[in-house]
Amino acid sequence: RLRIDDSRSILTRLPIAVSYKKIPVQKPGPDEVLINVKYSGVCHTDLHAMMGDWPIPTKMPLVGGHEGAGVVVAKGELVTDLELGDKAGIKWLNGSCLACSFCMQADEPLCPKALLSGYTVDGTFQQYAVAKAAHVARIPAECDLAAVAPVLCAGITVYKGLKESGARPGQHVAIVGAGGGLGSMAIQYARAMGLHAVAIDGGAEKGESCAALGAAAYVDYTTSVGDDFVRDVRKAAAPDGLGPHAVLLLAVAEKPFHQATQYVRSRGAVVCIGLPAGAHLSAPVFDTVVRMLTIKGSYVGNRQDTQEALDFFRRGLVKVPFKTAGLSELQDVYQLMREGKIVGRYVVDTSK
Ligand code: 8ID
Ligand code: ZN
Ligand code: ZN
Repeated sequence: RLRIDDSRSILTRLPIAVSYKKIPVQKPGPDEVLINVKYSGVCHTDLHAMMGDWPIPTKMPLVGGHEGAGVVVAKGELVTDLELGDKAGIKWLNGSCLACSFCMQADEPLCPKALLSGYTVDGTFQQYAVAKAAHVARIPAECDLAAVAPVLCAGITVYKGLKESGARPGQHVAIVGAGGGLGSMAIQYARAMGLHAVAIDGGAEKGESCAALGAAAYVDYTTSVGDDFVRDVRKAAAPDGLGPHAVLLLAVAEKPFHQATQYVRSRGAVVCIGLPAGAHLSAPVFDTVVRMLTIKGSYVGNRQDTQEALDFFRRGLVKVPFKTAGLSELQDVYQLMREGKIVGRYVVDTSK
């Protein structure tokens, strides 16, 4: 079992708990599939959902989870391109209308009618979950379901974020929150895409993990502070000391969202991906203008990004540093996540 310290103070203990129980299996609609979820990654988004961190309410009661890897066990009569027994994944975008102008241009995460797994519809922290067939990830048969699960949100999201950053092979990208679930994947996608990853996170254990995953450098935000921090990131990022060409903000804290424009290279891009509760961005207008900075958001990925991200995994270009726990231990995983103690990703086995 996971080792959780029961003596922790009331301040660090999560104020809300999940419940683990038997629920009925849903029937797939005509355009849906039912997936026997074997493994599901635990994303910080699932904890945000439980804590009510964001301005949109969740379905209640809610089954969380959106990195579910499993096997198709039933399908609606309109589903022709997935067969029973196929490996498939349920991701954050459970479904979209496929008809609005965003869907028509493959910007389906922006669909006003998007269905979100583990948020507006039940997700993958259960053994059987439904999703719209059009949005189900096609997982290649040779992929291990536990190892591939985190690609379904963390992998897709950082791969898309790197593309949105505009960074080109040979350039430097700062990965902020590099020791976490998204960050661990970002280091590897960056490397596979020919970029130098400058990892930023806190503590020696995360530093070692980032180095093992192929980061070109590690800056520890707990020991490098103030002006030193800005100088250290710039120095780590490029031999000329002018800073990284792009920054991927994956941390679950507001402060790094204020710091990024201080060290990003002129004409560089700051890509916001992490979603800390109630956070705001700030940047000096003067610097943004005269250094021609770009500040943008990036939100999961579309179906094509999904298949590309999975293909990096299939080819062995990225691997997921993960630990496994039983679904019944989810609360303990959330507790570790809240304390920032998870290096890489936890994947829950839905049968335990
Ligand atoms: O589509 C999207 N935009 C999307 C998709 C998936 C997830 C956004 N997210 C969001 C999640 O909701 C969450 O807010 O990305 C964020 C990161 O998710 P995660 O990777 O699943 O979280 P994690 O594993 O807890 O990792 C967070 C890391 O940030 C570090 C922590 O040490 C941890 O390793 N961190 C913190 I907290 N403060 C930091 C700081 N000041 C920091 N790293 C660097 N500097
Ligand atoms: Zn996620
Ligand atoms: Zn739409």
